[in-house]
Amino acid sequence: AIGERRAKAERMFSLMDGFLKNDPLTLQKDILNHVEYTVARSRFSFDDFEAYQALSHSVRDRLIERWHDTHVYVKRTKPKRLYFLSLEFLMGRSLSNSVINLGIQDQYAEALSQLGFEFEVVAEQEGDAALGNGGLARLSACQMDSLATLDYPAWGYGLRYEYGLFRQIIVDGFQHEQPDYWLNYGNPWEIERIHVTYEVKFYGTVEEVEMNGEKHQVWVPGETVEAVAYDNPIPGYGTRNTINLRLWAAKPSNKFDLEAYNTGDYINSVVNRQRAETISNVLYPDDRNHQGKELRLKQQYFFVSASLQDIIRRFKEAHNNFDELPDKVALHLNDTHPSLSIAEIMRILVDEEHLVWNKAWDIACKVFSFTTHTVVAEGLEKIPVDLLGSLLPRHLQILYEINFKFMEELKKKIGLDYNRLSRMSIVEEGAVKSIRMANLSIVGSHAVNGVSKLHLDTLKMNTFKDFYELWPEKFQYKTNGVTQRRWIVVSNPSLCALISKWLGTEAWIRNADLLTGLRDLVDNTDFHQEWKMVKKVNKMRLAEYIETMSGVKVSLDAMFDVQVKRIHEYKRQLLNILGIIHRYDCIKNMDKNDRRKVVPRVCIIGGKAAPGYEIAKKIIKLSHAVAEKINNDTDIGDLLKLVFIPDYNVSVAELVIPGADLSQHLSTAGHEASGTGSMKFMMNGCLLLATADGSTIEIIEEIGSDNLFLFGAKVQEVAELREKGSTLKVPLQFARVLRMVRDGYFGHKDYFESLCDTVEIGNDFYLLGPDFGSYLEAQAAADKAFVEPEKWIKMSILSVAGSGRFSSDRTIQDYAERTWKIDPCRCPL
Ligand code: OAK
Repeated sequence: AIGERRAKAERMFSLMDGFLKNDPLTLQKDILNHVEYTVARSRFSFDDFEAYQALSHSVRDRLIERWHDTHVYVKRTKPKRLYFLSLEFLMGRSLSNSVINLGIQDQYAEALSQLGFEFEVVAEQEGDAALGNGGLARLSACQMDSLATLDYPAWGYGLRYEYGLFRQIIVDGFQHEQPDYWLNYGNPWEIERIHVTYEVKFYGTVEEVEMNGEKHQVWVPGETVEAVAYDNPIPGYGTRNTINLRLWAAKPSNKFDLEAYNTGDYINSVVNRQRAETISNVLYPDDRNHQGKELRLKQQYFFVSASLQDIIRRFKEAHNNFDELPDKVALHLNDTHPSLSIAEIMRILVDEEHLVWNKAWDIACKVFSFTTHTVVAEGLEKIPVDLLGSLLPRHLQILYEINFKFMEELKKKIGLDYNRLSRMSIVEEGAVKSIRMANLSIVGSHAVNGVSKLHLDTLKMNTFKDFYELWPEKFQYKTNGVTQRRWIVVSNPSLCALISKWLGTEAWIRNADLLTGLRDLVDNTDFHQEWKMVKKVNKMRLAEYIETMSGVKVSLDAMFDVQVKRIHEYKRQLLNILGIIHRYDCIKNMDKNDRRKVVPRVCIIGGKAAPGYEIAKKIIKLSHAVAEKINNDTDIGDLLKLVFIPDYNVSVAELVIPGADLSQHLSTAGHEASGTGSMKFMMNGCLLLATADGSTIEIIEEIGSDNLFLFGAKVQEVAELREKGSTLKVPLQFARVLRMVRDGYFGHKDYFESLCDTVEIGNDFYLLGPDFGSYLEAQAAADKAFVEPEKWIKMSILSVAGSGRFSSDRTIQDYAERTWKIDPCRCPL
């Protein structure tokens, strides 16, 4: 039999052409073949979109090749693997990123041009994969890129939502949400695995049965849904390694409603089956607003159950003893969203694999690690017990058991301090009895991570103080990072070329620490000239986009000042807008002479508000109302413009960030866990105007406070300021600009009233008033620096030079070595 198998393998091998070739001629043939046979268009006539489809299928073939090789190699080597569990991934576009990571961008560009197409134009045809909300989700995407590039044996698991994050359209200055049915035009980057399916169960009852004289709990579920795997290859840069992002889609199971078929209600039972698919239908668009919805809980468990079945199956293929699980598998919980995994693994180990409880618990705690992306306790996820008990009755029992044992252990350690016991309990007794998912995650993980140094401090001192005192060694921080592949190489090709030219190497693309080499060039005037040109090119690109989107013509000599991120009160877009009103007011009151000294600005704001977040929506409307007034004031001209960029997403970010001179990160100190936008801007030579919050503290350590514009209350001052309440002093200018809004200077007087109320003295939780003075000073300092181009360019160079520490490669390496204990597993070429 072995001989036969070998003969077959040899014949297969002889039929293969070997690996796909990447010379431009082969690529042209390849693209044309895909036009003809995959896209089914004539190779003599196809448009840009069809070219994109064919091109991406050709790239996909190459990804699959490497994906297979990596998979086979890892399977053979049997290293410890990491599984990164996240309900959100904001991948954006894949084409450019893939060809760059595969190292065949130039070849494809040439092949396309021979066929009469332009790579950039074709790449623009791709839509974003927006299976996530904001910071947390884009971080997951950056981390996948780093895991692949650093050769770690890792997989990501997520959900394949059919509707990604809503599209934002603006009508009359108001946000409207449109569904993002992103799969409409097909998705060449995924591979449907019709044979990789698992049954996921819900509802039902738990029955006690006796086996061999012992009592066992058996879950008799009431509904079954099928999870189908869709694999998304993630190529590393400068390596053959291509890892997998496996996303689950819900499909009706054949077991779904057998009863109805048997009773002859055929039509209704088919209609009922379709209900299953709703589970993975739509991404929840409220980042960090937990509403305790059943569908959301269903999504979470659907995800957890399918992923763990898949992971355990793979483990069992290669190992036969669960004692080995912690040496072979690391499971990472990206925030609390997948934390039902802890209960699920206990159910699998105890109910299905018949391990004794304590053994199973010991294994679980060694396998899980957890990162929280939230600062304040109110932001933490809670699930009502009633909801959980009806959907997952056995899991609720397990959660109670975990908590009971934890409470017993805790009593032994801290005695009968009931206040503390109740704060640390996984079960919250209250008006609505709930499960505290963060407490569960902390209790069930061996490591709890913050996303910046300051974030960890806050967790230790406030949010998780009790837990920190119990298990100080569990608490760590891994400052976030972003991938320089996407945020420089893909999004800013001119800067990429410039850096490589002057450093004399492309090695920084895999080792961002080498960017410090730019420090040696900080006084080089030739380098300055080229640096300036790069920014200019990117500003031109952005200016064109602005004109197309909003009809506003902007001057390239103006400072491009950008704030793009989700709209949240704590991120203080309102502070920015009030600052712009102040600037406008000042210019209006200046004489001709003074106006000559004004530094022209183009203020750019972008971001989505959660659909039910009224105040955030009012901030968007205010931004439009102010823009309308300013942009149409001929008296102001190019001195000040305000534009709101609609539908901010990953691909818009790739265009906006490289073109920015200044970017704003205005969160009230102590509210932004890390912030990652700042890192992307910094990598693109944009200066930061920021509060001392989140990772900005570490950015200052790296580039020095002289190289950014810092303002606002420090974390230690915030509580005291809040205590002052209505006795707080705020600058006159603040009262004045607020008055202008209240008086209807920008129209919509009544509509903006409640928005103004949120920052009125005594009510101003995010401290816009107290920070306004120092905000204006920081803005003035930015103006002053901008008119000294030499100085500005130096600051810009030093920002990029110091950005290496904020590469997600550094974050991932840190996680791998200290938390996951995994080693690289590099697939041979
Ligand atoms: C989203 C949903 C629930 C909880 C947190 C988030 C989230 O996006 N948090 C953000 O995560 C980023 C990545 O760690 C941080 O940089 C942001 O500061 C944080 O707000």
